[in-house]
Amino acid sequence: MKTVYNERHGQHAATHEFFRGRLVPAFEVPARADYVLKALQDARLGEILSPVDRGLAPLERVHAPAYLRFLQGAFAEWRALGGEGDAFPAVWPVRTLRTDVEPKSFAARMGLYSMDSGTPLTAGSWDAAYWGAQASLAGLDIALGEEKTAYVLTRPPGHHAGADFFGGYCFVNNAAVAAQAALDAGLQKVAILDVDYHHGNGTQAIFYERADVLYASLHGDPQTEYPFFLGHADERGAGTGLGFNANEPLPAGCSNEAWFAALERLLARLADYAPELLIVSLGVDTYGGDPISHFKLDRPEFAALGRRLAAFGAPRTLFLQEGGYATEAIGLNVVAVLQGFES
Ligand code: Q9C
Ligand code: ZN
Repeated sequence: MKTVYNERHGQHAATHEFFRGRLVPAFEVPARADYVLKALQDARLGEILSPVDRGLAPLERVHAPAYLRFLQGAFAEWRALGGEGDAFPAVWPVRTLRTDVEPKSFAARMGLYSMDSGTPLTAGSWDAAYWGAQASLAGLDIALGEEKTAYVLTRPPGHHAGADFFGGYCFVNNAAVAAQAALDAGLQKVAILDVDYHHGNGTQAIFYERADVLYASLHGDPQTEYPFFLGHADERGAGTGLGFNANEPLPAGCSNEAWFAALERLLARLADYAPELLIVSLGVDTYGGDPISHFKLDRPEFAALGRRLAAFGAPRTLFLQEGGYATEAIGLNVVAVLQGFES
C-alpha cells in the first residue's frame, strides 16, 4: 500500500498540554509519526509519497473560512500580545452566551474557536495541519485511482475538529476534507468508519444532517471518556441525514470480543449503505498499552481489524492516521492493520 506522508507534521510540536490543572508532557508528539514512518519503512509496506499543495479551497468546503483565517494567524497574534510558549484557550461561549459576534480579543476568539484547553496551539500548528489536509487529498487521489487504497501518515489528528473549532489535539478535520473532496470529484456515497478510541465529534457534526456521508464510530462511552459531550448511541443523524450516523459507545475496559462485536454491527450498517469509498479514521489508541485510553487491542487484534476491513470489500479504502499515544508501539500497530488489510 502507498503512503502519503505529511513531512511538515513536526511543525506542530507541543512540549506540554494542560491536564488536571497542570502542564504535563504532551501526548500528541512528533515522535508518534516518526515511529510510524520507521515501521512502514521496516515493513516495506510500499512507496512513501509527498503531498502537493491544492490550496485552502478544499478545507473551506468543510470548515468555516473565518475559523481557518483565525487558525492561520493565531500564533502570530499570540506572540504579538507577548504570549510566551504555546497558546491555550481559557474561556468559552457556553449556553446563553453569544457565538454570532466574533470578539476582537484574542483570548475570546481562542475560546470561540475551540472546545478544550488540552490542545496547544504552537508556532507551526497551522502549517502541520494544513499539510495534513493536503496529504489526505493526495491519499484520496491514490485511493480513487487504480491503486484503490492508500494510507495517510499525518499529525496532528483531525476527527475532533469541527467546522469552526479545534480541540482533542485536532485542528483540521482530515477525514471530512477527504470525504467532501471525494463527493466533489463525483462520488455519491462515502462512509467514514472511525475506530479511534475517542468519538470523532467533529466528523459526526460536519455530516450529521447529510446522507451522502455515513459516519460510523465505535469508541469509549462519552459518559466517562473524552469528548464527553457527543458520541451516544441515540445520535442517528438529523433531517436528510437521519439514519446516516451510527455510534457504538463501549465501556472503558471492555473486552476485545465486545469491541469486535460492535465493529460487526457497524459493518452491517456500512454494507447496507454500500459506500463507493470507505475512509477509515485509524486511531490506534485502542491499544492496551495506550497511556490515555482504556481498550485492550494488541497486535493480533490490529491485524484482524485490517483483515476484516479487506473482507468488507469497499471498492476503495483510504486510511487516515488519527490518535495513538503509546509512541513506540503505534508504528507496529498501524503496520499490523495495513498488513492485515493486504494479506
Ligand atoms: N491528558 C485523539 O485521539 N484529552 N484525541 C486527553 C489526557 C484529550 C484525543 C487527556 C484526548 C484527545 C485524536
Ligand atoms: Zn483518540
